[in-house]
Amino acid sequence: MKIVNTLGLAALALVTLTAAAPTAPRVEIKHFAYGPTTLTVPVGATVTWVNEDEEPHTVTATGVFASPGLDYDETFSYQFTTAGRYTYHCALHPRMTGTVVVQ
Ligand SMILES: [Cu+2]
Repeated sequence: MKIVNTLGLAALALVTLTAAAPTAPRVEIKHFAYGPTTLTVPVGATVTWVNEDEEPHTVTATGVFASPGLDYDETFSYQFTTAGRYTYHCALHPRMTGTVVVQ
């Protein structure tokens, strides 16, 4: 019976952990591209971009937000408080583009 109780507690802990830490919206910058290219989040969500390239990149939505140049493994976060469609690009490589849809 002790084994059953231990498993039960472990399952409960896992459920609690999952509820307390929902997956944070995250965009990976890799091979000169944002992934996912289009991310949909609820109003109030904080999105975090992480640069997985050795090359520096930015996350720039003109007039809304602009990260500094991100080196490898550096992150930038922005909280979206208004619904809408936000397109952004890399200031260093303008062909890199992405979209965050906030609804
Ligand atoms: Cu770039």
